[in-house]
Amino acid sequence: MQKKTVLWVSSLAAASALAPFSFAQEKPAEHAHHGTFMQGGMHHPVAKGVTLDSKVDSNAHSVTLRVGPMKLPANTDHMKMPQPPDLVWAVPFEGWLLAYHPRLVDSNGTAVPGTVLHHTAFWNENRADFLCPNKEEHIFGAGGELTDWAEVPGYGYHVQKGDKIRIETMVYNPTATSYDRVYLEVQIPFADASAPSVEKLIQNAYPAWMDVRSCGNSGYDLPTGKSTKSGTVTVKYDGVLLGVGGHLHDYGRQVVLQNSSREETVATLDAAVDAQGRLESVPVKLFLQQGGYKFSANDVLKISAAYDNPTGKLLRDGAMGIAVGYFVPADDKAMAALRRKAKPAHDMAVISHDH
Ligand SMILES: [Cu+2]
Repeated sequence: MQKKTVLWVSSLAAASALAPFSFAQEKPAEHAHHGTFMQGGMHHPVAKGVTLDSKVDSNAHSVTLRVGPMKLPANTDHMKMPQPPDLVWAVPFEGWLLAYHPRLVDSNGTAVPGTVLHHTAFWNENRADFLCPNKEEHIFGAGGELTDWAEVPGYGYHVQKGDKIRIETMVYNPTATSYDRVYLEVQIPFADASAPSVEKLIQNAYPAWMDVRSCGNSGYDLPTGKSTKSGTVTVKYDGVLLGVGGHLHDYGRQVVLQNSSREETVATLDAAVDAQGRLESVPVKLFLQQGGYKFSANDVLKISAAYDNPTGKLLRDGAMGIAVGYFVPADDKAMAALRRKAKPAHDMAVISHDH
C-alpha cells in the first residue's frame, strides 16, 4: 500500500516579505495588468498575518491551497476592509491542474457564506494570456458565487514545476454577522506528469477570459438602473471552446458571448440573483457534445454584460463582466510557447489591491 503523503507547506516567507513593503512602495506600472478592481488610486489597508498554505495529498492527487486567516467585521465594504497581500504558490510538480473547488471556512472548518468573498484570482506569472498577452495567464477566479470549476475529463491546464501562481484575494462583508478567522480554501485535483498512467493523455486546455473591458482592467463603474457594457477580443488561434461560464458582481443579470465574425451567439448566461439583486450564481454551458464551439484565428468575439443596479448610486469599480471558458488550440505548440519570465523578486512586489 502506498503511503499517504500529506504536506502542509507554509508560504510565510512570501507573506511576511510582502507585508512590510506594501505601503512603502508605489505600485509599478507593469502591475496594472492584473485586470481586477484595481483602479482609482485609493489604497487598501493590508490585512496582517494572512498567509498561504498548501497541502499536497499525493495519494489523492489533490492540492489544497488555503489563504487566511482573515478577520471580517460585519457591514464592511471592500474599500474599507483590510485586504490580504498577493500570495504566491510555487507549483511543486510538473503536470496538469484539472479543477478548482473553492470554499470559505472558519477555523473550525465550518462553512462561511461565499458572499464575503469579493474576488479571488489565480495568475500564472510564468505565462502570458493568449487573448491578452499584456496580462499574465489567469488560470482561475471566483467571486461570491464561489464558482466551482469542474473537471473536464481528458483536459487539464499544464504547469511546469516551479511555475509561480500568484493569488489575489479581495474580501468584504455585506452581512450583519462578523467573522473572525476566515480561510479561503481551493482544492485542486491534479495529474502528475511523472505518473506512469493515462494521465499523459491529458490534452492542454487554456483558460479564456473574454472581458467586456477587452484587455484592460476588468473593473468598471456601475451606473444606477439597467445598463449593458460590451467589448471585443480577437482570437489568434484556431481551436475549440469546451464551455463557458460567467463572472459578474452584485446586480449582474446576464453575460452574452457572441462570435461577431460569424454573427453567432456562442452562449447566453442568465445569472441567478437574490431579492436584493445580489449575485447568487452564473450558469456554465458546455459544448462537449458538439466537440466544442469552434473558433478560427482572427475571429472577433463580442462580450456583453447586463446589470440592474437598484441602489440609486453609481458604484465605483462595482462591476465586471467576463465570459470565461476553456480553449483547446488546434495546434498546441504556439500556445504552449507563451511563457514569460516571472517577476523576479517577490519580496519587492507590491499589493495590487489598491483602488
Ligand atoms: Cu470580479
